[in-house]
Amino acid sequence: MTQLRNNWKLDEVEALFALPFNDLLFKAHNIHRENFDPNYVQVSSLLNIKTGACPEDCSYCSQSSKYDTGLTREKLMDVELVLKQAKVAKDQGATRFCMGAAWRNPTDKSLDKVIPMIQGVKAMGMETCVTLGMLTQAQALTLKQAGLDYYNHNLDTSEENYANVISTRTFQDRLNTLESVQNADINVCSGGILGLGEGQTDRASMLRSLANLEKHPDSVPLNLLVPIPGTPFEKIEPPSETEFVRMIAVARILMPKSVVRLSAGRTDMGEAMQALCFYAGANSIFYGDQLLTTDNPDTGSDKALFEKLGLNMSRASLN
Ligand code: SAM
Ligand code: DTB
Ligand code: SF4
Repeated sequence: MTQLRNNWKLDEVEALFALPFNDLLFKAHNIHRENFDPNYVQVSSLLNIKTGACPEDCSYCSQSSKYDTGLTREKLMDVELVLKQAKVAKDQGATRFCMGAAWRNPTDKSLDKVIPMIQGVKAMGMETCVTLGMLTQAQALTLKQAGLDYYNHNLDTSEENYANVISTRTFQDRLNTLESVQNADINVCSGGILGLGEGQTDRASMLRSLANLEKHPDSVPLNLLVPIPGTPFEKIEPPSETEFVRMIAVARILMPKSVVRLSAGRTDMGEAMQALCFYAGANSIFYGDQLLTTDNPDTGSDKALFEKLGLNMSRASLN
């Protein structure tokens, strides 16, 4: 039986990162098998329901108003159009629909407009997820009442590296929103990005912060930075492939029952690297041609990859 812990020390997490690659992957894969069907990968589709003009200065983001990324700003989408896109995602096989908005935080008025989107997606039989920035406790409760299943709010990087990436909010602000979401009994989706100038200690520290939350996040998205021209991180050095795989493996060991999502950056990953990520414990992806503002592998190539690896994206197809 896997014992869940939330008292990880930084040196224990760093020691996992320092294991020989084969030992780390073997350990992670065993834990993965103890807790999940290793041949099932959950698929979520994304839609950006409000694009650009965000007042935050996240150095990786195409949607920050602080950088000239050439993105055209768009107002909040109409519910009918959102539900049309959700139907496409469902028909392609997505089991969860995640709607993102380029907000620092939603106003109560804008939150009211998101609620029919959540209700409409739920009525289609998909799980719902939104990522709208910081929330008050009251707003989290409103979302719970609307039937929301998951709220995505990433720590993004370590507490120590945070100020090198974002100056308009603090790491503690992120933790506060996660607490409001957990208090409202909404499933938490929280992870981060690799390739923000962090070192291995930062990676260990970010995973430790996630694993030491009172309750582990239900879902942990790990993104490889998609470099955006015009942002401060446009030309930053990416992590190596094995460093990324190690991150997945350590996340799996620290949070044995959480779903770990191999998230943004898959267009820059080959088949073998993605296969290693699935072996190391990743069991979810974003599926569909678009992430929020950037490309994702097309559904045809993901279907082909799943076939080659013998992975199922639908529980119904399991024996
Ligand atoms: N504005 C909200 C917020 O920041 O929480 C929600 C949308 S924001 C785009 C959601 C997440 O996408 C970010 O927290 C970040 O982890 C991820 N993200 C944004 N731009 C990215 C990029 N260029 N590469 C990889 N991940 C990215
Ligand atoms: C997450 O961790 N990654 C997704 C989702 N949560 C909202 C977003 C990835 C965005 C990649 C860059 C873009 O498309 O703008
Ligand atoms: Fe705004 Fe979210 Fe992009 Fe930061 S990551 S600039 S908060 S949309």
